[in-house]
Amino acid sequence: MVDLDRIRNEVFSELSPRRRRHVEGVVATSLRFAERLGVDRSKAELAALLHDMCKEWPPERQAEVLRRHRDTLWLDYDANLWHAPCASYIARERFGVEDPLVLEAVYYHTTGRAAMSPLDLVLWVADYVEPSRDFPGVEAARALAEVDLYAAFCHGVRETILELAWEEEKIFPLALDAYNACVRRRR
Ligand code: DGI
Ligand code: FE
Ligand code: FE
Ligand code: FE
Repeated sequence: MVDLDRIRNEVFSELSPRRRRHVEGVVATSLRFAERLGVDRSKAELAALLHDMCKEWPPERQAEVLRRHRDTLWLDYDANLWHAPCASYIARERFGVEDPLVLEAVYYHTTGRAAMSPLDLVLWVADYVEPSRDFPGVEAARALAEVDLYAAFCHGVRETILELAWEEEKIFPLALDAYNACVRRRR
């Protein structure tokens, strides 16, 4: 059995107060979305607590985890992406989390993927719209999330890709896969 109190304490000990507040917001929002979609609440809470646990590690420490797991495609892309797969591997190694649904939701929480599971959607959208998030358009994104999590996800992926392309940043293939799946579903 995973020890949620231990996870909460250890995860929070490695996060700044600001990021702790973000994670609390993601937990609360994930629980609400999970309820709505009929997703297991304990899985939603666990995934939310874990999702940014590597976020404030030095990039080299995150890269070491990815190399150790022979998952090095990430290293060709922006270091801001590395914390998601890193957290998924560390959740298993350090806390004994074995549930593939939880590990996958954490792994894909930044890029998304083509076939989003209900738990993936809950975490991705909660991460995007939790109460302490503040970016132009967050109110519209929140309103959409109250109606349709998949629509909110597709909106978020599209906004993210547009912004990255505008800045001439590389886009990770999983994010493009997610975008294409959203377009296909509208046809
Ligand atoms: O960790 P958080 O800040 O809570 O949120 P997150 O894990 O969703 O990270 C969001 C950042 O990742 C955001 O600034 C956009 C960026 N991002 C998402 N997909 C890509 C990406 N950045 C690059 N360079 N390429 C991507 O494909
Ligand atoms: Fe993140
Ligand atoms: Fe996100
Ligand atoms: Fe986050």
